[in-house]
Amino acid sequence: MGSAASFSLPPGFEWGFATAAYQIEGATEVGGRGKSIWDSFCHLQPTRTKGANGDIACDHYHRYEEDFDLLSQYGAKAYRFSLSWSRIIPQGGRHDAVSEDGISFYNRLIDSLLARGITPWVTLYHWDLPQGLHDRYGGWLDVEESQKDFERYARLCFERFGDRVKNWITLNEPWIVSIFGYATGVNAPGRSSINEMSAEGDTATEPWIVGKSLILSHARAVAAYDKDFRPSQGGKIGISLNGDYYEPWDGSDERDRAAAERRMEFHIGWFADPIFLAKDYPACMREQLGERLPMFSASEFALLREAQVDFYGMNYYTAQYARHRTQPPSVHDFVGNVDELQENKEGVSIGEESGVHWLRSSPDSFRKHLARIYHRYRKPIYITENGCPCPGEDKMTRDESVKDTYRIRYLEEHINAVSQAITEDAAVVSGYFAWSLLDNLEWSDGYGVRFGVTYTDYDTLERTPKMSALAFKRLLESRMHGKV
Ligand code: PSG
Repeated sequence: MGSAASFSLPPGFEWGFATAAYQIEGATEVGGRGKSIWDSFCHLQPTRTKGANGDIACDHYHRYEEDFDLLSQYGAKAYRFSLSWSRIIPQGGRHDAVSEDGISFYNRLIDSLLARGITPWVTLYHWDLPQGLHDRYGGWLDVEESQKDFERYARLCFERFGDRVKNWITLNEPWIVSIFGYATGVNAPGRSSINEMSAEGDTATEPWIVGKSLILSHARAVAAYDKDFRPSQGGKIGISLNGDYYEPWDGSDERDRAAAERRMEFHIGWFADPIFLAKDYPACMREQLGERLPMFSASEFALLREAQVDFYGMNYYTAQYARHRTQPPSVHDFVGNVDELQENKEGVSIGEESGVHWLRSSPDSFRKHLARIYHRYRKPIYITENGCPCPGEDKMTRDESVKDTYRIRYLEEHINAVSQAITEDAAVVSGYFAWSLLDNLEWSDGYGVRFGVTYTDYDTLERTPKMSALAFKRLLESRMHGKV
């Protein structure tokens, strides 16, 4: 344990919990809500989500007051949630009808948070594209149309909610949207040419097109906010990027050190260089992908320069080792031609295993990641997601699941990494949201994988706080007061 000073958090540090619409809301047929690509994916191809869908989920739509009581009980200062685009504009497009039912649902949510003194952080897009736009023009595959429709949706949200919402996140994890949706096909809309479950898609080209649509859609929303809303509303706007930290598999091999850097360029630089630096994609991507990586025109660069964000939203869960490959990359490669491993050359694990195969706890890597990102992109960082399922939690009863000592330790070690990045590495980190307020639909993993600090019983929809919820409150409150 370090000294009290080294583990304290700065005054004004915001903290709370995060969720996303499709993972918790349910009520998918209520109030004229249109379908999203996740409704279709779950219903038409249930084997791809372990039979799960978001029809009911946590029924947050009807139980948000109870969920916000939990937030108050947990001491949260802030709460990050996402809006369902097709609840607000059922068919999604800029000429399509707006649902006043959808708007009033989110008004109730926002007002209820504010009445409790909890600051809303609103994500415009957490993966649930209106099915109407996918059907009309292929959704994110159409760079021109998708930008226009996203800008209209964003403007509508600023107009209707921006008097009270002062913290906006345009997109959640464009990397996952592009790669899981259009390269591996494990997420909606499930397009892939390397996944036997996918009937359509082209892994060699589509993710790079979708990436460009997302970058420009984000930029148009930011430019619209700057021009027409920021002057009167005075809020902040940013984006949430995910990205593991990569350590070299063999630290003494320069080729593995380059592989680790390249892996992060393919994941984070892909989006962050255009968005934060108004630069072209990282050189190693251009080199490997050639003409498959779309270019930005002069007017698109002008838009990127204009659309300056206020913060870097970071979703961080884990780290891995990167090992260089000697054979040339395939056209289906999207990781920079590296192998990704959880053990290094000496057999050392990157961290302790959790309840999901891709996540091992690696707080030291988190600290390095924070320093690297801050010093490269120079914007205040808000951790917009961090959390884990406990080992074996998918098979536990409620009474076992609430004794979540693994999660308590994970959260504490990651909060310590934040403090150290601030005090020792001069990174500016201004807030932290634990993923997630409650167990919810974990996308293609269904309901088995539990990331919540609250246990959700999916038969009764009863919520039970896990030990981590109050441990986290105590931890954050003591760190805010400079005590360890
Ligand atoms: C991030 C990284 C992986 C899978 C899923 C996420 N990975 O490395 O295999 S998604 C991210 C998301 C949220 C999820 C949460 C936990 O924004 O909706 O529930 O993390 O997976």
